[in-house]
Amino acid sequence: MAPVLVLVFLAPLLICCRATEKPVDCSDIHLQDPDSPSGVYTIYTFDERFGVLVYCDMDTIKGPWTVFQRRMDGTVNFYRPWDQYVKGFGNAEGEYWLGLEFIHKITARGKQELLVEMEDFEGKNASARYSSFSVGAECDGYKLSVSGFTDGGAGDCLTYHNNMNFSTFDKDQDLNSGSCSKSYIGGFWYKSCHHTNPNGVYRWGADATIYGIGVEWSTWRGYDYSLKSFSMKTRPVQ
Ligand SMILES: [Ca+2]
Repeated sequence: MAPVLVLVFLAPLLICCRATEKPVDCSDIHLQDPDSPSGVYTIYTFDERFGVLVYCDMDTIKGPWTVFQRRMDGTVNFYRPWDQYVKGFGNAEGEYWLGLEFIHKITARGKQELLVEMEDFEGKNASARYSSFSVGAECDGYKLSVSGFTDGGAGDCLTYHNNMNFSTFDKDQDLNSGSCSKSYIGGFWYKSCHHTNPNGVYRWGADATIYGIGVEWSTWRGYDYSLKSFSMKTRPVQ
């Protein structure tokens, strides 16, 4: 049979299987229905029997972004142990951390880019975009690989953290002689220690009481300003 004919016969089958496959991330949801709006969806990153809720941003730069970190109102405590940063916590409608194992699995599927968006309490917005982003496996310390910065007004705080392992208060993998996680009350790819602290303590704007513990992006609002909203999202590179 001619190759073209084989394709003609196979095409409906391929489309059919694609449509019934369980989505692994928000790009699959977009693939299955390009009209899917932004919102909360169920993804099956590990196993098609066990879904987890995630927020998909289908609007910013046309999406489809899988949001893996979000702060917006201080309702969720982000000072949590290692196992919770691995499996995730919070609420996909509001504040949450998707989980290191999920971020690893999603970014291991193919080349990904990263978008970081933030807003201050004065209503100003800024962002930072990285053309390459991945998180290693657990045996590799969930190491962050990030490069290819493009400025959206926020400046570059993440390149400093490139190649760092993830740290929590009960698992110190940073380069500081003490624990960055304990010093800055969060879980992150701390180095010695940070230029940004997305999973720090939610505070309401300028607060210099305790240095560097807030939800901060130092090149934009500094180390004594905790942001109103913050999110980190990934999508496949087109
Ligand atoms: Ca240390």
